[in-house]
Amino acid sequence: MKLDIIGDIHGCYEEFKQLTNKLGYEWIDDCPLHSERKLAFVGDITDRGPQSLKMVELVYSIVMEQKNGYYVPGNHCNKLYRFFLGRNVQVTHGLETTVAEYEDLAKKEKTNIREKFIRLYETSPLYHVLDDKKLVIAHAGIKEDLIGKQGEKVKTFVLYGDITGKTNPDGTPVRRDWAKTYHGPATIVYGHTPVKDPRIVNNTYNIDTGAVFGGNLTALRYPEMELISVPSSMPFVQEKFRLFE
Ligand SMILES: [Mn+2]
Repeated sequence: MKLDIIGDIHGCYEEFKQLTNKLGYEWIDDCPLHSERKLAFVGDITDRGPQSLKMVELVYSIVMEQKNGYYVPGNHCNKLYRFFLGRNVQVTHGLETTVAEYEDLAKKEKTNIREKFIRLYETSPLYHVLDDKKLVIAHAGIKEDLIGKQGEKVKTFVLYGDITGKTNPDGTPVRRDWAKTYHGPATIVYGHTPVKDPRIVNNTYNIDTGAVFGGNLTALRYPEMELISVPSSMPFVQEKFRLFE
């Protein structure tokens, strides 16, 4: 199987378009197509960026209608899902931009996008195990001993990463560097933590290069393991990028 795995898009639809063009996809009827390859998404397709709902439409179309791609949810997807279910969620940390787009729609369009996203979210696994277990795609990554398992612990890990329950002085959750101690045979491709350049450690690939914070939108070509990026048009926000030693 030949895949192009795309990092956190966060509503950066134009950057996504540019990236797929660079990857050799042809856009037909507002959808990227390639004769030999499929797209995969590491989650967090919405929030903060300018065109979150367009990304929902597109990922729904690729994954659910054409059955020609893979998607796993991120923490932002989980929160939007709960918002669409009518749960009491805080419309902050970027969700406000997606909700503003949604509130601008007519009633019929609202129902349509809400139902699509709910269906996409509920149909998608917490993480994908692909290519005869050689490849795992999970939003915030996954530990070796959680692969193949389900449940709340797995859900928390793949959505939020290896969190300790403590918070940093800036209010963000403390995340352990699980990749550093990963020694499994499967390649793990993930996003969630913005880094200036893709971070490759022990057969794990963090491809969230902070498109929505003015970094790049990155794709990992599998099985070639080639990294391809396009620069973002968003303003650069230095402090959003995590540095690793
Ligand atoms: Mn995330």
